[in-house]
Order: sequence, then structure tokens, then C-alpha cells
Amino acid sequence: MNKSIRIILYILLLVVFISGMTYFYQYLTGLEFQPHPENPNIPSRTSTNNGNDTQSGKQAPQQETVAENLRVPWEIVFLPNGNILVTERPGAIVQISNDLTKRYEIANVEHIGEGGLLGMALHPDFDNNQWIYIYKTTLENGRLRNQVERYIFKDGFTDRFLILDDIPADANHNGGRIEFGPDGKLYVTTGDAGNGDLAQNTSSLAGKILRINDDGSIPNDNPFSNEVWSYGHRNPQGLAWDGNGRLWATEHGRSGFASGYDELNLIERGNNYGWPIIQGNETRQGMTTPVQHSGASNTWAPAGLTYHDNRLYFGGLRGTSIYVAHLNEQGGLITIAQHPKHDIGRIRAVKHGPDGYIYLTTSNTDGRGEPKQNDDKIFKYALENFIAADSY
Ligand SMILES: [Ca+2]
Repeated sequence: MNKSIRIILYILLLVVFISGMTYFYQYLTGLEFQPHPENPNIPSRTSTNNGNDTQSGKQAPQQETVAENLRVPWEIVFLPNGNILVTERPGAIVQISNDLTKRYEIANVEHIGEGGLLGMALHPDFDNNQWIYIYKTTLENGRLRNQVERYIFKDGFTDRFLILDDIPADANHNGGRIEFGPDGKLYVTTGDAGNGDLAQNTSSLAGKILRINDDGSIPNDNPFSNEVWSYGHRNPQGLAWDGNGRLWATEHGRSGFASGYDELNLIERGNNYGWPIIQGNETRQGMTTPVQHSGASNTWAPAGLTYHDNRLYFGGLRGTSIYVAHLNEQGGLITIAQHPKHDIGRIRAVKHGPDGYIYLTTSNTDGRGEPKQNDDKIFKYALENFIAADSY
């Protein structure tokens, strides 16, 4: 073989090898390879139309950008006055109203890998007590931990109260979704913090869905006399209750080169969801197989989950799509449809808003995406975007 051709071949092989190793390393460690895009811009509201379309009789838009220039947004909540709050993983909460955006810093947040300021929930009686709950990663005496805190939110976040401490944390697999259930209890998803064995240990808070009272105490009808409600989870990041009051959760399956086997689970008290022992359609005595999974070769990397009118909507990070699971009247799963037509990148939070729209946050500045201009953003979409294409 000609020498120069051989040299070119060697160089090509080297490039392929280095790219492969970089990719492999990124998914092994979760470290952020791309330089973190420091966005100097303040967040901005892009829409003056805060969900009053139907009341005003105007033609409702099919999709709309609600806010932009956010820094790794993770969760959205809607305040009774129509404002939106969004957590930013580096450690802030942004308030978005018709005429302002304001950023509040939250102290002692450790933004590392997938950790940082993650979930947020309003107390069911927020109108009277102004209580807001958050889930964050923190560093204490050199140890990473996740915790749930409660604040009073009026003009700012005050009266910090520690609700739940000492949830195992790691750069990856921190769970982080918190939601109040129809029973008034706070449900908390936690990741296995990179140690699958902890998910099977019902006395560890890692790899679980937890259930606590609004002051952090343990409800007396929990199955293991601690905070644990269900176990055997790897990295659940979405929680929603359907019209029959049943709890659903999304969960990240295996990662790395193989990936796939992301899960949609129906969560029941005390059940074991199998990680790290079973995955996909595998079954084992005493373990619960997912209602649906993404298959061995398809990756959703599912995050936020929301329910409306017999449909569960969830976002995909690596899937860069909205997935819609259509349930029948009995709550059984009919289909899961993928909606890839909105080319907005990675999707983290998904919420059915009080104005009837599906809200979502992008997650393109999280170090694993390709930020577009003015990312990250909050978008809202009319339900028709998803329902029309439900059958494909
Ligand atoms: Ca499972």
C-alpha cells in the first residue's frame, strides 16, 4: 500500500478511536465535556400572553416561547396569580410574570454533573401558607447529599426549613422530582447515586420513590416504617397521577453504549421495580416489570411527566421528543406516540398548565446538548399538537 495512504488511514483510525473513547467516557462518568455555556443574559420573558387566549377570544397559538436565556431549567410550577417559577440547576429560581423576570439565588447548591437545584413543588395550601418545596444537591463536609427544603415565598425565599436530609447523591442519578399527591403527601424521586445495590435496600433513601408528610415526618401507613414508598429504581425523574388517582413514574434505564430500557411504571405501595436485577420485559418473583419500556435499542432518557385527559406526557432528554402515552378509560395503556416535529432539543420539565397548554423546558445548556440561540427556553404547546398525531 502507498505510504501516504497508509498514514491517512492511521490518522482516520486514530480520530475514530479518540471520538469513540470520548463518547464512552462521557457516558461512563457523566462529566460535562463541552465548556459550560455561561450565559451572561438575564432570563427574559418572550410572551405577554400568559394563557388568556381562550378568555380573550383570540385565536389560540399552537406554540409559543414563554421565556428564554435560562440556565439549565429543571422544573416549572404555576403560581395562583398566573406567574411561573422555574428552577435553574446551578442554584436559582426564576420568576416569570407578564412584566418581569426575576432571579432568586438559592444558597448552598452544589451544581455537579446531574446534581444541583432540581425539583420544586407548591404546597397544596400555598394560597394560605406560601410554602414552596425544593430538592437540591449540596456538599457538606466534603460529602455530596441531596435534600428537600421548604421556603416561604412572598417577595423572596425565606424561612428555610429542612424537610428531608441525607439522601445519597453522586454526579449522576440524583432523581429529584418532587410532587404532592392527591393524598396531600409529598412524593420524592431519588436516584441510585451510581450504586445499584442501594436501590434494593429498603433502609437506604437511594433509588426510591419516597413519601413524606409536609413537615418531613413519616406517614404511619408507609410500607417500611420509613420514607420509602417504592424501591428498585435507578433514576426516576417524572411523577404524575392519572384520573383514577394512580401514580405513574418515568425512569432512566441503563446508560452507556447499550442504553435503552427506559421505563414508564405504575407505582404501587411497597413494590420493587427491579433495578439493578431486572430490566425491559424481564420478570422475577416479587418484582414489578414496567407498563412500557423503550426497548433495548431506543433511548427516551425520560424526565418530566404530566397527566391530562387519559394521556401521560413526558419529555425525552436524549430522545429530544415529547412522548404521549394514551390510556383507555380503565387506565390501561393503548399506545405511546413520539412527537419529534418540534426541533427544540433536550426536554426536561413537562407540565400541563392552568391555561390548558403543555409547558416544557429545554435542557440544551446542561453540558450534554447543543444550545440553540437564547437557550434554554420554556415553550408551551396547544394540546392539539399532540392529539392529532396520536395514532401514528
Ligand atoms: Ca425497573
